[in-house]
Amino acid sequence: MTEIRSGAVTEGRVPRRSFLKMAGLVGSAGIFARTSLALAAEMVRMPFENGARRMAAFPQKRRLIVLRTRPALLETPFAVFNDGVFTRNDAFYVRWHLAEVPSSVSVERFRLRVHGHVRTPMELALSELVRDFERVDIAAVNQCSGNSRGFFSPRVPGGQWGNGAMGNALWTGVRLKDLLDKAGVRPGAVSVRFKGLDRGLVPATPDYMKSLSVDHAMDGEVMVAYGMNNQALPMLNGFPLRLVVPGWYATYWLKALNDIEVLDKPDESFWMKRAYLIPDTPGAEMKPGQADVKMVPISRMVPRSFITNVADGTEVRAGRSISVKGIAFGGDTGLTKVLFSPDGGTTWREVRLERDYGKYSLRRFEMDFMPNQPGAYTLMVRAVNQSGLEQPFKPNWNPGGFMRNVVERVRVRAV
Ligand SMILES: Nc1nc2c(c(=O)[nH]1)N[C@H]1C(S)=C(S)[C@@H](COP(=O)(O)O)O[C@H]1N2
Ligand SMILES: [Mo]
Repeated sequence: MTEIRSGAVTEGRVPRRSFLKMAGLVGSAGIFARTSLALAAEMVRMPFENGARRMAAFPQKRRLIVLRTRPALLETPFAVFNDGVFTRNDAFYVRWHLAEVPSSVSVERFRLRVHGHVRTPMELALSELVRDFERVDIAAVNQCSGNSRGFFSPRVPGGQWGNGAMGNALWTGVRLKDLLDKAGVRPGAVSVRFKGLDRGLVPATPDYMKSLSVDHAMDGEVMVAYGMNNQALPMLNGFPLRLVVPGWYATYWLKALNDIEVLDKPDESFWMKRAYLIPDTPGAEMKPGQADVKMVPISRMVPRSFITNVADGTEVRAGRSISVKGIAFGGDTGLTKVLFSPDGGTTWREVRLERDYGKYSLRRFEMDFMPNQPGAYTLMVRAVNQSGLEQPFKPNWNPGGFMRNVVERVRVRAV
């Protein structure tokens, strides 16, 4: 297994006990008491209209791009993705819907309920969860459905993210299947619904709940995670437990998870029925104002790739080769290849893909680029996944601002 320390990957394995110890340290601290946003203001500008943003450090987080403070909507500065294949916990983006977010959790008193259409309802302490169920690890990208929404044209409402509402981590925890098997799912079960410790300001606010079909929940990959990059989860990323749904958008990755309910019918609640709907079309594409479109819940991710070490507008030397580095992921399956174009899409070559951490992980790549002549160059990268899905050249549009995965372009000038 791999262990990640400040960007470096070394061999090793954190014993399960250590997660509990780390959890104990973090969980009892009540970290938000020390919240301070009074750090010197630093501004950044996202490359779209109304893109001016403040940077601020929240508890357990380095300075991140602030979209909103309560509840926290924090974006990872894109340069972080050049640091390594795993996104450091303190740089990992943050998204909550409801205003009352847990600020401390008692590790002793916390219980995970498994109930509903099961033979034996359970209430598990963290120590039992860690001790009594097999530990599994999976590297997987967590990406908000609305990542890159700020680039939508025409603009759509919602968090105006750049490309930093995503991150890659090594998640450690137990299989959801093992929990459900222990509780004993009864015949006739249809879906499994997840709920966390967060609440709205007024009681009428619907709880943030999401569900998966019972087959998906039992696939052996969906995980209840207590570890993130070999540490306890940061409070803002869902301490002490979160759902990990490899290959699916993060809206399903329930944070501060304390309630798992097996239902004998589909989940008709607000966050499944009314929110996170996409047009049931290839690439979730539709026309602004189009009315006759069937909407369905968002689900699987699609391939994406980004250059991480050359910013748009960079000047390079003509006649000198540079190493272009980047990241890519396949979405709900692995990558077959990533293609690079140095000339705005006229010619394409395969990049060198680096170490593979599994089909749901980010993967780093590298490519030599040699601008022979002075002038303008448009660099492009295009990921192809194992289902044969390729990134489109035309951006998609839908009213939620979901599932953007257009081929990215970086303009450089050779002098
Ligand atoms: N309990 C709870 N879990 C949640 C949410 C939430 O509002 N409440 N938001 C979801 C959404 S929409 C996203 S994008 C991810 C963000 O995960 P992160 O904050 O760890 O990056 O959490 C998901 N899990
Ligand atoms: Mo999200």
